Amino acid sequence: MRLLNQYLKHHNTPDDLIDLIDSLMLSCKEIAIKLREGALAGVLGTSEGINVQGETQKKLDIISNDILKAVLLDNPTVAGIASEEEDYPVPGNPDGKYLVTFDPLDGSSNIDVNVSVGTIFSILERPKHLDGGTEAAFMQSGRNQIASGYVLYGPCAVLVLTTGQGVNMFTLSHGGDFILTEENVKIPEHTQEFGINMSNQRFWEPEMKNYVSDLLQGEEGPLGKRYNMRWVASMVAEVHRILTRGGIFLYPWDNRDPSKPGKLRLMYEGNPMSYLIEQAGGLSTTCYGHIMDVQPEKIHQRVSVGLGSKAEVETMMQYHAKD
Ligand code: P6P
Repeated sequence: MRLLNQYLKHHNTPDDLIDLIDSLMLSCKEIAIKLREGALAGVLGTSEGINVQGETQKKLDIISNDILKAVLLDNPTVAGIASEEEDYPVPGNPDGKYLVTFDPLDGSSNIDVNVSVGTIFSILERPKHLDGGTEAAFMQSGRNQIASGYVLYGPCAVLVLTTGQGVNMFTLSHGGDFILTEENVKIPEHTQEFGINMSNQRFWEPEMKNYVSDLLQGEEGPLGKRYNMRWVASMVAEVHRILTRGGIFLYPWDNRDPSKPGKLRLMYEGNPMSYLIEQAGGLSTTCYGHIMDVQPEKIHQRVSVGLGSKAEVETMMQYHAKD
């Protein structure tokens, strides 16, 4: 049985990165406790707040964000943080080595109906010539990530982490330790399961309409096999399912707001999840190219997403190939 810190040390993870991951896990343990208490602690329901995304904030969105902000800004390795729930990056230690982006509670619309949610995080190095509190310091593609991961608060709390040496899963014990439970996770190359919000079908590009139509035709259609569908409305739960048994997750561009490239956010959803997916042998794309190749221009920039089992994502991309 190996503890998270033992595993990281054994795999030559730098001490300051282990220290930062410890701070992230301390925060996530506190968030897990708040979630477990739920109605008993009066933390369910919405706040009066509206975030920079224009979304009504759940009480637990704010509580989770405040926990992560306080713990991370108290860690001297952190030069700055950027959160889905913060309008702008927040400076930390000016000499700090790392930048952290996070979605404190992804899928929070599910909280009041007791469905899985999670904390997603991404770790970058601060460019030496830039201050960690500036948006410019964060404008790095996903290829620059030092580490990324999430803690899924489901029937059990599970940390899924990559530091660039594959993907590992650590389950939170009753005693408060993250214990290695899955090592070197690999996504099955093929799948018969897809995830997409079908209610948006009329807004999609023709390419996505054609692909999903062929999925729905099953064995009678050109793809020649029966597909099943899942939609949890919590990206962290969808990605965990894909890392565990394969699949394809889709949140494509749609014409409801043509100015937005997609719904999901690049810096603290798209990039961290893409690093995990590709470290586990899958593919993570905008439906046209790798998400981690996108050069960010804004901290809350959005992106369209098609990720999962390599062969299935490649098939989906053939529908989107420009002649
Ligand atoms: P919809 C949660 O709000 C989220 O950002 C992702 O976690 C999830 O996959 C998606 O939005 C769900 O979106 O439009 O189906 O509610």
